Amino acid sequence: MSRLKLIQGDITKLQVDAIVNAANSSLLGGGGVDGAIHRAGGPQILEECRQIRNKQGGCKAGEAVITSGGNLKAKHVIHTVGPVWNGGSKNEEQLLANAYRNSLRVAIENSVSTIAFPNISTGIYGFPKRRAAEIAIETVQQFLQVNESIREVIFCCFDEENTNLYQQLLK
Ligand code: AR6
Repeated sequence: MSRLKLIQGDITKLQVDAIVNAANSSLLGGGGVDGAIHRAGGPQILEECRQIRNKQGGCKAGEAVITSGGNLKAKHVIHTVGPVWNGGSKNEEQLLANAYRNSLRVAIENSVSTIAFPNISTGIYGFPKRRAAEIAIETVQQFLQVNESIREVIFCCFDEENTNLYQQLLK
């Protein structure tokens, strides 16, 4: 059975070991899914983000860090930073793949076995949705082939366009 699952909805409602946040390098919150996660998860998450910032600076594009889930049903939030789309010649595709891969690495290091991803970079950061979906699915599939400990990866789409793309690509 496939360990990949697609749902459409609000990622903050999911009961999984970890949800992934499409954060920015400051780790101090923002709009989009980042804003929604901090609103729903409460101040504990931001406090942990500040501590990480104090220790290691922020989080570069393609990297990932972990906090608790605060008031969320999810036990953890893995904060990753996708690339800002800049026409495609600024290594955006590689950086997006790194964001997925490094989130999964952090998941494994923290014994996470069920994890949900939003469509990183496809909102405010402007990454073309089809290409982003292809990269997300390919990167996760490759990772799962060599890592048995992750039981389920949920692609949590919010908008209709992404949902339709993932439906097509996961067929
Ligand atoms: N649940 C799941 N997906 C959501 C939700 C939600 N509650 N809300 C939005 N999305 P974006 P980015 C989808 O803009 O492009 C922030 O300000 C949305 O439809 O949240 O990586 C950060 O602080 C889209 O498909 O993230 C950064 O500054 C996807 O989440 C910047 O935005 C990603 O859209 C990051 O931009």
